[in-house]
Amino acid sequence: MLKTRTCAEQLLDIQTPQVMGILNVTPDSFSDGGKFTQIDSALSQVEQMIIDGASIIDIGGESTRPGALDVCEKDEIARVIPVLIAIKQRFDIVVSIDTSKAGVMAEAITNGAGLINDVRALQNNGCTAIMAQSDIPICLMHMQGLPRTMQVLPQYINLIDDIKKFFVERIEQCNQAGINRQRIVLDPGFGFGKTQAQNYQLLAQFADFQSFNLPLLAGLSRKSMIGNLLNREVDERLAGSLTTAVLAAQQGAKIIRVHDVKETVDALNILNAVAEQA
Ligand code: 7PJ
Repeated sequence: MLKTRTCAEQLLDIQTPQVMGILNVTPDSFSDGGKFTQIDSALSQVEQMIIDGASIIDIGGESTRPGALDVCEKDEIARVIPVLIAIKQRFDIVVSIDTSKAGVMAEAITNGAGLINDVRALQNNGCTAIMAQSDIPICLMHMQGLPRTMQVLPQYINLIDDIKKFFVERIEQCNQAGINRQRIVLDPGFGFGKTQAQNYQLLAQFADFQSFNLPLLAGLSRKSMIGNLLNREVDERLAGSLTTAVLAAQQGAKIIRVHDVKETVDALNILNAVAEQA
């Protein structure tokens, strides 16, 4: 059956799974020299990720790791926006901004972001209104609780149904605010308020989310669910990360968010070659 492409699919060109490369923007140094070095190093990382086959670069200025502290809007803008501007000046690549703050979203949109990636699914004040004024895609991620406490005691009546219910509600809220459904990308949020078993259940049943007929994003790269299972430190999780990337893509994930772009592109190319023969 030929499926009509959503505008997110068109804007992001995601008929086959695409790799989103993660660019970490570390806290600003106080000296101008430090800032220059930071942008410079971000640009060379981005250049390498593009060479390696990334089609989207995701920039995050707020750590959402379990237990992370809050960053204020002004600091987040100062971290992220100069890097966005520098990338858009140098490269023809879709840049995604990983943020939950309306002010950061507004600045990102003005400065050429091609996607907003919100782990809080536009639940913070003013976010839906800002997104309604633009026409770029928005990734709505599911999280139970908030980063500081989300891993304390995750509880669900039914994991998959509860996440689907959350998506239905968030899509409806977006619709009411004037954000067209066709702009939405969904992400069940691996590691965000889920136990180890729940994270693997989510991966086992990832295909269930295809029922929304919207592009799906999966972020599993180097996460604790891999490290805990395999007993591997963060820098030893490549094989585990690739395996999860392939499993998610095989179940319909259209954007795979990763640190190791080159290796993930290779793995997905194998999957695509198999899919073409199936
Ligand atoms: C995700 C994210 C994810 C989306 C982070 C980490 C934590 N955005 N931002 N999905 N994870 N959409 O990379 O370990 O899974 S930050």
